[in-house]
Order: sequence, then structure tokens, then C-alpha cells
Amino acid sequence: MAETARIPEALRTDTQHAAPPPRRRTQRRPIRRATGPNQKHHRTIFISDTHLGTRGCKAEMLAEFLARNSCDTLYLIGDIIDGWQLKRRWYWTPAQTAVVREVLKKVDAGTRVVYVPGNHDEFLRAYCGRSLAGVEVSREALHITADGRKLLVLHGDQFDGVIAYAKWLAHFGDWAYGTALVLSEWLHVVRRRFGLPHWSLSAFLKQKVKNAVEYISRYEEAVARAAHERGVDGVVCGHIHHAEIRRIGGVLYLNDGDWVESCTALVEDGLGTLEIVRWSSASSPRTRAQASTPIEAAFIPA
Ligand SMILES: [Mn+2]
Repeated sequence: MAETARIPEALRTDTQHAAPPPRRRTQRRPIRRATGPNQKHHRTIFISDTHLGTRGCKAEMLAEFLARNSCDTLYLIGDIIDGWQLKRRWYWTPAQTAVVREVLKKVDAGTRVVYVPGNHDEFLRAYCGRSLAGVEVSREALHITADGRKLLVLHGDQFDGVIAYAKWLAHFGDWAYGTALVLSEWLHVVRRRFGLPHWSLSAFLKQKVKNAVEYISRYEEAVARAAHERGVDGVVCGHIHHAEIRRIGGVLYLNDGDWVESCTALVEDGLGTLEIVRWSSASSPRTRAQASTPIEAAFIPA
């Protein structure tokens, strides 16, 4: 039997061909099934910028997302644990412990977990090439999609140097602008009462937001350019807390967003289709309370 298997295709006789054909579908079938009840299974899940160790981290939402979504491979692509914040002041909640527990549960269930450290968890870069509690730590990774595309997986902070815009502006999103409009009205009334000339906070912030938008697109272009130079089909990163899937030049740019503001993940199905999912807890009444901390969240540096 073993010898038959070694006969090259061209030398086989018809009778050997009559044997049951080899299963071609194995490529699509996950090797290990890590799906439990009430779980949605993905081929791959990419998450980043969870900033565990900060108040901004939406740990309950993240723990729930991890518990309800299984995968063959989980990529944790940086700023997972916020070492900068923890160095200043220890902040850790049971929900954040639950996140760690959910990741380890996945390891135990047979999920391959790859951790690519970012700038906030750069202390883990010393462990690249090692495995910690079953989690592979790596400076970057190459992911092959189910349909055979090569995706470079990295955090993306190395591209900050390429672009001259202030990082924090990237986090100054629509929410801040909306709030600013209201503030601006009040400011106008107050200034007029004190006989001060008109100064538009909203115009000032509009300029800042415009800079933020410009920052994001410059960042995306820099990452895509680097991916193109590396000869890959696409790149998956995080860092700027702005989930996106778009084609830049000949490269697919994918950003999995964050778990401080948007609660987003990038997922791949068994056919290689990639999409961004925004997790909103159906069961949790905490959502509203969590949504009330955007100021702090908005100013966590990338
Ligand atoms: Mn970062």
C-alpha cells in the first residue's frame, strides 16, 4: 500500500487510477475544529489594539467576542497588553483576566495563536521566536488565505516614522467632532457675553480632523507600499485604531481596528473571504456604560 502511494502520477496504470480519488477538499476543511455551542467558526481571526491594562479597553466585549467566535488561527497583532500604561499605574480588571482566559481556552481547543507584539507591548519583542503558554510570539507573520493569497501580518508602528503627522490625531474621530460642535455653541454664547471676538472651536477641530483623515490615508499608503515591496498580495495591520479593507495600488490593505473605541476584528472564512466585524453585545446592558468613556479612549496613543 505504501509503495503504491509513492508511484509518480505519470507511471500509474489505469487500475491504480480506479482507486478512490484523493480528497481534494482537505484544503478547505479545518484540520482542527475548535467550535463549541453558540460559536461562529472562522478560518482566521485577527485582532489588535485591545490595550489590556487600560480603562479604555472594552474587555467585557472582547471576552464575549472571543467566547462566541472560534477559529483555526488567531492573530493578536500588537498593543494587546498596554505595557506603557501598566508601568505607570497598575490597572487590571476581572474582565481583562477573562480575555486572557478566553485566549488560553482557544490554545487548549487547538487554535493556533500567533502574537505579533506592537509598540505598547514591545517588552514581548524580546520573546519573538518563542512560545509562551502555547502562544507563538513573532515579530511579524505571513498568513496564507484559504484561496492562496499571501498576507504580511504586522502591527504597523514602524510606519509612524514615515509619516509626519501627530499620532493622536488619528484617534480624534467623528465622536469628538460631534461633541465639539455642541461645545462650540456654548463657547460662542459665553464669549459673546464676555464681549470676546468670535472664535470657532468647530472650525479649529474640523482642521484637526482633516489632518487626522490625512494621517490615516498616508499611513495606509505607507504600509501598502512596504507590502508591495515585499512582494505579498496584502497586508494586515492595526496600530491606528481604524478598521479598513481597501485596495491600494496592487495590494490589499487590511486593518483590524481596535477594542478601545470600535470593537472590531478582521475575520476570514473557509473560502478566503475577508471581512471586518464590529462586535456589539446583544446580551450585555453594559454597552451603554462602556460607550460613555470615549474621551479617555480617544486619547490613547496608537
Ligand atoms: Mn500601536
